[in-house]
Amino acid sequence: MKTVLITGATSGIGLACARRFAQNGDRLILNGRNAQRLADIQAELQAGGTEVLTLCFDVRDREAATACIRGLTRDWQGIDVLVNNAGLALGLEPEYEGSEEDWETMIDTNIKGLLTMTRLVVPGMIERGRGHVINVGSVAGDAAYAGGAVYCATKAAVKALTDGLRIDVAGTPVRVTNLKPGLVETNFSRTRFHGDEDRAARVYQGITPLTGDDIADVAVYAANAPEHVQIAEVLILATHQASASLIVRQP
Ligand code: 8X3
Repeated sequence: MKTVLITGATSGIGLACARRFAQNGDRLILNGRNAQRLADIQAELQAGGTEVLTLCFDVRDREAATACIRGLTRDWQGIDVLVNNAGLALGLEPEYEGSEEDWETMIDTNIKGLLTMTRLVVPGMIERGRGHVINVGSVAGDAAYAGGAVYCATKAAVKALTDGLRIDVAGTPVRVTNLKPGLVETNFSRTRFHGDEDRAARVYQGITPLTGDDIADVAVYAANAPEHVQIAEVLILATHQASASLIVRQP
């Protein structure tokens, strides 16, 4: 049984990971910004017999993150798997017209939040000689697409940070994985378009998009691979998506 810390666990890929790791028999530390959602998910998973601790903070808030991780009781300190999932896209404007506020939110969450959590959790993994960091990157980190420059840049940063961490821990038993999903139907596009449901729905029209579960399956697989196997990077696309910008929609 592993202790798995998942950031952004109240929706989408994070929530799917929480449910899949719970089914796998692991114990969970769930992070999110919405205390009520965290409590509901905790109740749901505990009803199924999973031990769940919740930590309500925004990964952008380094002080709160530090207080929560440093404040873990001894029983919860041995984090085996860190799933750095918290992240978002905001806006789809050309780079010369985008919102600076949106950029800052993406950079602070997707890059700096992931770094904060890595910095807080990985030293304990090194000390214990055991651990796995699973970062949720994106196909968007492989190549920029129209209107996605800043989001794509944050996911390119996730790739560099994941590769860099893997190099830095190569002499230890700690493993590092970059999961790179393509189109996954969650509230990702609703968030990107600031609540515009119709525009969000059009993103997934004419294809069968991935689900959060499809990504969570790969996360659980990577975490349970034999110890000498490091799933370094996985690109997961819907069947009709070939790259970040090539999607063949069916009539
Ligand atoms: C999400 C995938 O292609 O919508 O990271 O940017 S994409």
